[in-house]
Formats: sequence, structure tokens, C-alpha cells
Amino acid sequence: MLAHDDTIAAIATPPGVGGIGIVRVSGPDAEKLCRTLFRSPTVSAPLKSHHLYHGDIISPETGSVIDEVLITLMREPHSYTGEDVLEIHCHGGRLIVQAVLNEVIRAGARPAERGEFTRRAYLNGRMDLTQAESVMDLITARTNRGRALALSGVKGDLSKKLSFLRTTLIELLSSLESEIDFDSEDISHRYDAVTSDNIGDIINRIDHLLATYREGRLVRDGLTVVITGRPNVGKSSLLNTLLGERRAIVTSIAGTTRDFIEEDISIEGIPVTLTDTAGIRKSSEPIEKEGIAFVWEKILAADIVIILIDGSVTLTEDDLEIIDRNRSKQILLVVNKSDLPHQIDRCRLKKLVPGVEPLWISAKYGDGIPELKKRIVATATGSGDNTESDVTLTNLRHKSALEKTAASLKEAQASLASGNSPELAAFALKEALNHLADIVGETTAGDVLNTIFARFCVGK
Ligand SMILES: Nc1nc2c(ncn2[C@@H]2O[C@H](COP(=O)(O)OP(=O)(O)OP(=O)(O)O)[C@@H](O)[C@H]2O)c(=O)[nH]1
Ligand SMILES: [Mg+2]
Repeated sequence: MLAHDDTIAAIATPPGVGGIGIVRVSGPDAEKLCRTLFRSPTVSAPLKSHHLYHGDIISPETGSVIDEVLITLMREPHSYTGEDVLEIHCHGGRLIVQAVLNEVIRAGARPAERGEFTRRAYLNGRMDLTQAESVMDLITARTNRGRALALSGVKGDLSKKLSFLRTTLIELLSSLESEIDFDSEDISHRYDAVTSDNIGDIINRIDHLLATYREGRLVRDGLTVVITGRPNVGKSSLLNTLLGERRAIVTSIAGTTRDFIEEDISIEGIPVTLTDTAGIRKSSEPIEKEGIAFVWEKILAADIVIILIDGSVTLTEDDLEIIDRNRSKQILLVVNKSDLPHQIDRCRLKKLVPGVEPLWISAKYGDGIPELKKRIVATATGSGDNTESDVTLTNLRHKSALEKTAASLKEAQASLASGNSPELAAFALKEALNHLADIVGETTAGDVLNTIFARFCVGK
């Protein structure tokens, strides 16, 4: 274990008023701080590990009581960080928790940096780097599906998978290295074929894992969808229907929405930021012009653009221009007001965007909305490549390292196939192992670690 000689402290609960607020302390002085600051008529030292004690936090300088608290001391190594951890559960008022923290700092602890508790847990071998990264994903998850994926990461499902790949690779490497020591050519070639097949098996497993990334990334990071179209086609009605509440003003007056309206929803466990925008038309009215300028900005940053058309009237020049200006984006062509008599030229409509089948909906009555949700997800994930897997990749760092692993494995295979000396294949296998070690954090550079833990909040 990597011993830290300083003791860190931070407020672990969110700011504001709550039932309780927790100050968390980790390091060699946790117990000493407890003796300095905690008073209880019923408790005699030494404290038992993992027990809850009732008493007061006092200011040693003045002897005054800061708050009535519950404390627990978790002795190393059975704690989150692997060090002695003290948790002080006080009343959840902003001033109270801060006052308790101030006493802890005054008594010798240092304010913790972002993610420092989890960083210590990782450095002390309580979790590997993928688990530490998942802790933050768990806290920031925006949908239940995101939460489930992050929890699987914290529990070490990805770590187990990677550990299996590493063990298999190490076995392959050692059998290849024993071949290198054995100088009969015939036997060597027979082993080369077996080794190459086994490497192929590992590549397949990695490819299988990589295929889960596209959807995994969406579940973790979400998706932005902008609804655009002429005025009055039903954009705000669609936002309200997808949201399941009356959020945007809907009227029969063209030009009702001036500003954009952004709301978060969950579609099949993917957090989707949905934006309703001002209707696009030629306008000289300054507020409307400003609103339309925003639409193009929003579209630029969108993953998917829903172009909404009114099916109860014929296509207009504005409809065609909006479609033309979005051709470089991922478009969903959606025809609204399917409950009214259709006036639109269906043949022309079908040919408007090659490869995009128009979808008929009624934003007002909800027809076609489940299919629209499916199309949003299918467009984002790229339908057809959904892979059944017990582990889903969600993190770009893991994906990049796995791609490098697969590339090194392919080099090893190519080297064996071309009859080069097995040393070259062994070298490529070692490279592959290094990339795998990077994912779990065994060889990860300090600046990469800094970037990872900078995403964390203080107190985690
Ligand atoms: N029959 C029918 N009417 C609809 C439907 N969707 C919207 N409308 C009506 O169309 C009119 C315009 O709807 P909005 O949702 O305000 O349209 P918008 O595209 O947001 O309009 P702007 O904000 O002006 O750009 C309202 O009178 C709605 O009730 C639909 O599916 N069927
Ligand atoms: Mg509107």
C-alpha cells in the first residue's frame, strides 16, 4: 500500500440545507483528530472500528460545542480509501458543516482536492482506475440505465473482463517465449498457428466489447436533438408531447416561439436534451430574427435534427430551404398533423432526403411518438450494430486503449503469419499487454490521472 503521510478532509454532502451533512476525513491522523475534537460522556477511547458514536464536536480552543454529531471511524484497510477514515455526521446546515470542517482543518487536516478520496482508494489498491472512473459516472448518471452501467463499472465487471484478457495474453506470451527458446523450426511453426488462432480469439472478444461503445457513450454522455421547421408546424406541441407536460406555449399564431426552450428527457435510458426553436421564415422583425439566428447555432451543435413539416398543407419554399440547409446533419424528417386530411405530395416527400423515410406523427394526439423515439435512438446508435454483451464500454479512454490493444494483437498475428522471428510477435504482445494495463491504471501517466480526477467533486 502507498502510504500518504497527510490527512485530508472535505464536506462529502451537497451544499445547502439537508437532514444531515457529512465531513469526511482520511489519513493517518483521522483517529487523533477524533480524540481532539469529539467529546461524549458515554464513549471511552479507543473507538471501535465501524461503530457509530454519539457526542459533540467541540472547538479545542474555546471548549464550545460546534454541533451534536454521530461519528464513525473506519480503520485501514477496510475503508473507502484504504486508510483510516473518519466520518462526522452533523446537522445538515451549510454553516454547521462548514464550521465542523473548519475545526478539522484547524486541528491538522488539509482540505482535500477534487476526487482525492477516490484517488487514494485507487492508489491504495482499493479499486482500479476503471472502477474509480465509474464512481464519478455513477454520481453524475442522468438516467437509470446510465446509473446501472456505472454501477456495473464500480463493481468491477469491466475490470474482470480485462483481467481475463490479460491472463490469456500472458499465457500466450509465455508459450511464445518458450517457443523462442526451442530451436526446432517444425515444432515452432505448429505452435505459431495455435498462437495466431488464440490471438484471433482475443481480438474477437475486444471487437465485441468495442461494438458496445457507441450505445454506451450515448447512455453516459447523452444526445442533443433540435426540433426545427417553419412556424406553426407543431414544434412546441412535439416538445410538450415528448416531455409529457405543457412546457412550451402552443398557439395557432405563426411565430409563437421566439426563444429556444431546452429540456432533458430519457429515451430508452439515453439522456436526451431536446430543444424547441423559433419557426424559420424570412422575417424582418428584430426579435424573431434573433430567435432564428439561435436556431442555426443550436442546429450546428446538435447530434440529430428533427425537421418538422405540416402534412395538412402543401410543401413550401421555406420547408425545402430548411431541409437543404441541414443536409450535412443527421436528419429525421417528421410529418406532423397526421390526424388532419393530408395535403402534402407523398411521392415528392419520399424523395426529399435520400435514405431518410418520412415519419408521420400527430404531436397533438400522440400518434407515431413511440416510433419517433425509436428512430431517435436508432439514428444515434446506428441501427443494426447493437451488440448483446454483459459489459458495455462507456469511456473514450477505455475504447482508445482497447483499439490500440487490438492493433498490437493484429501486428503479432501478421508477424507470425509472415514467418518473421517470433521475437517480433512477442514484442507486439507485450505492447498489447501494456495498453490493457493502461486502462486499469497500472501504467497510467500522472497527467492522465490528473485529468480524470479533475472531473470529480471535492469530497468524493
Ligand atoms: N390537428 C393538429 N394540430 C396540431 C398538431 N400539432 C400542432 N397542432 C396545432 O398547430 C398549431 C401550432 O402549433 P405549435 O406547436 O405552436 O407550432 P410551432 O411549430 O411551435 O409554431 P411556432 O412556435 O410559431 O414556430 C397549434 O394550433 C397546434 O394546436 C397536430 O398534430 N394535429
Ligand atoms: Mg413553437
